[in-house]
This record gives sequence, structure tokens and C-alpha cells, in this order.
Amino acid sequence: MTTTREPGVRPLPAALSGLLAGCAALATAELVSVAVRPEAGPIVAVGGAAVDRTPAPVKDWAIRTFGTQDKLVLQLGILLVLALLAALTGLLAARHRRAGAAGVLLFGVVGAAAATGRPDSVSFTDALPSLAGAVAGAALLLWLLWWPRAASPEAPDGRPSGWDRRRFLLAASAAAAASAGAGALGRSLGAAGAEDAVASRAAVVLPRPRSAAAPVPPGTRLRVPGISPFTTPNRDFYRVDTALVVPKVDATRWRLRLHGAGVRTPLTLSFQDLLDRELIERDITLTCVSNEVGGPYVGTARWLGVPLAGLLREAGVRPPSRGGPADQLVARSVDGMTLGSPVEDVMDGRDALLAVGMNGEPLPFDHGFPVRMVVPGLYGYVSACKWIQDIELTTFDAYDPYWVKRDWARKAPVKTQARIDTPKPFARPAAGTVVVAGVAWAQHRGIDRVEVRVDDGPWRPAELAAEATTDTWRQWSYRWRATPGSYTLTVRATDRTGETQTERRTRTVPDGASGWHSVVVAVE
Ligand SMILES: Nc1nc2c(c(=O)[nH]1)N[C@H]1C(S)=C(S)[C@@H](COP(=O)(O)O)O[C@H]1N2
Ligand SMILES: [Mo]
Repeated sequence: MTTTREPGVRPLPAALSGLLAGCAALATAELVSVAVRPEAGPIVAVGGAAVDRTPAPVKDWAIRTFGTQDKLVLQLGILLVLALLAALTGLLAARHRRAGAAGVLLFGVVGAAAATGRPDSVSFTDALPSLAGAVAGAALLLWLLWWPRAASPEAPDGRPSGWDRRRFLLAASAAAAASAGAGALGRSLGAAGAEDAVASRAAVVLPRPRSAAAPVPPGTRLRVPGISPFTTPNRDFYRVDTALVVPKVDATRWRLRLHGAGVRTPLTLSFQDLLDRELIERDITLTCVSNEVGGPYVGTARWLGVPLAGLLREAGVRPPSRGGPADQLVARSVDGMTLGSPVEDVMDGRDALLAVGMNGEPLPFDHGFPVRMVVPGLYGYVSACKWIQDIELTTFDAYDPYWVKRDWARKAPVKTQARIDTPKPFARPAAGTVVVAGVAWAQHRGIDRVEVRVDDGPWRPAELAAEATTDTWRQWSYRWRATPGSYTLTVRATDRTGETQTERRTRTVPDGASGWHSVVVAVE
């Protein structure tokens, strides 16, 4: 038996072989994942598993620090760690071939476990991409360490000796080219897979609503440079979700199931079924529970959709106050996300929607095409399910949805907040009249008053823009006569119930940040 100890491969080619084997493994896995399921690819699977297992405070920190780039940072991090491990595996394989190959296979098993363990995984075939990648990677690694030597003059005992650098470079280039080719092929096939979804979105003709959004009253939009526009354009609308690959759903094949406790007639609806119903259009401000005081995860859009309460009533659902057995509505998305809303809130007369349109166009893929939920007054994580495919009526006792399993509160009405949009922190406005302005929101209660304070001075009323509806934010502005010096500007809002925002600063976990927003400016 030949020994597995292989003298002669230097560290650099060994590490490079490991790296190339890693690239080949990933490229193969991504290629196979096109056939299986794009989300079953190892990077997405391991990344997703990491997201699922990240404790709430760390996730919160990542969203705060990297914002919408958090997913990119995560994937780059995974690639970096993989590259390091691949190089180390190459070094190991140069000394112990079998141990090195086994190491590559082990990565495959980890990737496979991550893929099959994701909430959206329904089949063991999700393990295939990682396993196929690992086999390809292990085979390539062994070949790269063996072939450059095979041409060397035979040593007397029959074992290859020496190391033909030219042969290694040839083998390495071939491996790199093959990986790049497989990766590119996977990409283009993956893009082709999304073509049906893209075409189905392009074909959507949004019907006119039976009930149009109330015309935005004059005076709703203040003309102040630097203030958030009343309507947030889709391209600027914040995005928060756990999807490392944005689901691309073909609307013509999409179905929504409605079932569960107290549902007399379970329903299965197609996208066309929804468009054929009476649609309403509403301006609604959506807020993320991860939004810090003064943060960016809030926006207002004109949503077009099917009133959810009517659909529920048709299916025989009654709210708990009318004796219905279900107090929680669990929405499930195509990517396995679950969000739970109080049935009572959804059916209390507010404009809870199964939205199909956003600011006059079909939902963008990022924002849930073909259908998502929107419920005024509730944070997104307990209401705004994107890429929805299933609604189950159940109880809060019986089921904890995704975020609730991860330390967030079961119930989360939006907290009243005000934000200073202008001046920006550490701005240096000229002395004279400085317009301080921003937005305030208390969805479904409405904003009654906004006040501004300079340093520890008295609270002064800000001028409020007209109110569109209680479900939308309100712009405000305050003309400040500023003299040179450094100041802290603070804002606070009072909602229609008469409650003024608490000064007490809390973090976002478990049910949303509280406290007053302030900015420091230096007047020149
Ligand atoms: N499928 C799915 N839906 C989801 C989420 C998610 O991670 N997956 N995140 C929720 C959260 S936390 C918020 S705040 C809103 C954000 O919606 P947006 O990205 O359209 O702004 O979507 C909600 N719906
Ligand atoms: Mo959120």
C-alpha cells in the first residue's frame, strides 16, 4: 500500500490547489442548484442558516452597521472564511491526501445540512448541490496534487517524484477555467429560470381600484429641501428581509391558500382571482421594528390590494371578539418566512391588504411580487409578509412565527416616532432662519402634535403638514432663528390618543425603539 504521505508539494501550490478545489466545488454546487432550487446553493444555504441562528441583538447590529448591505457583507464574509479553509485543506491534502479529500467532503456535508435545515426546505434534494460540489472539489484537489508529478521520471521504487511546475500551472489554469465556465453557466441558467417570473410581472395590468386612495389633501407635502417626500419612490423604499436570493415567483403559477381554525371554507386563490376582486388603494406608512430612533427603515407607499378582512369573512372567519377560535393569523412566504398578526387587528375595520400594487406598478420583486400583506399600525415583522403563499388561522398559544422564536415580541403595534430629516447631524448651517423639518408617524392613531426643542430650552410647536390619513406619516417643519454656536435639536411627537412619545431610549429588541430623535448642529 502506498503511503498517504506525499513529500514534494510545496505550500504555495498546495494552498492554491485547495483554493481551486474550493472554487470548483462552489461552481459545481451553484450549477446543480439551478436544477434543484437556487436557494439550495451552499452560499445561500449557509448564509441563510447563519441568519436564522444569529441572535436578535447581533442581527440588529448588522442591520444598523451595514444597512441594506448586510447580506452582501455576510456573503463576502462566508466566501472569505471558505477561501481560508480551502487553502488550509490544500495544505493538509499535500501531506495527507485522504484527510484533505475528507475535509472537502466534510464542507459538503455542512452545506447540505444547512440547505436541508432551512425553513423553506421541503426536500432532501436540497442536499444535492453541496454534495455534488464537494465530490467535484475533492476529485479536483487529488488530481491537482497528483497529475503534475505523474510526468516526472519514475523513481526507482515506482513512486512519482519531483514536481513539474509547468504541468501544475497547466492543470491549475484548466481547473480555474472550468470553474469559471461552470459558474457562468450556472448564472445564466439561473437567470433564465427567473425569466417566467419577470415575464409574468411584465404582463400584469393592474385593475382600477373600486375605492381609490383619498386624494392627498393640499398641504400634505411641504416644500422643504432635505425632507423625506410624502410618498417614497419604490427605488428608495427600504428593504428588510432574510432572503439572500430575492424570490422570483411566476404569478401565473402562484396560489394563495387560506385555511385553519374557524375557516368554514378553505380557499385557494390565483393571482387572477385576486385581481378579479374589488381592489382598494390606500396610502400606508410601513415601518420596521429594527428601525432605530432617527433611522431609515420607514416609508410610505400607495398600495393597491384586496381587503383582507372581507376575504376572511367570506371564508367564515370571525375575530375573537365575535367568538372566533383563532386569535393569530400566520402568513407564510414562498421562502419559508412566517409572520403572525392579531386576527382582531386585521378584522377591526382598518385597511389590512393583500397588496398587488405599489405606487402604481406591480409589486417590485424586492417588495414581495406577486402579493404581500400590509396592515396599517403594525410593524412589518408581524404583518407585512412578502411573497406570501399561505394564510393559516391559529392561536398565539399554538404557534410562534419566525421572529418570535428569535426574541421579538408576539404583538407589536408601531410606536409613535418623529425624525429630523434636515438639518443633518453635524451640519453647519448659516446663522439666521434655519428650517428644521422631518416626518412623524403613529400609524392608525395619527399624529396630533410635533414639538422641537433647542438644547434644554422650552418645547416649541412645529408646523404640521396636512394629514392624509391616520395611517400615513406627517411631515412637519419648524423655523428656527439660529445664532452662531453648537446646538442639540430634539423632536417629539404626540399621537391622536394624546400620548406623547416617551423620552426613555430603548433599543429595537423586542418591540421597537423608543425615545426622542436629536441632532447636533454647528451654526456658523
Ligand atoms: N417573506 C418575507 N417577508 C417579510 C420579511 C421577510 O424577511 N421575509 N420581513 C418583514 C419585515 S421585518 C419588514 S419591516 C417588511 C419590510 O418590507 P419592505 O422590504 O418591502 O420594506 O417586510 C416583512 N416581510
Ligand atoms: Mo421589520
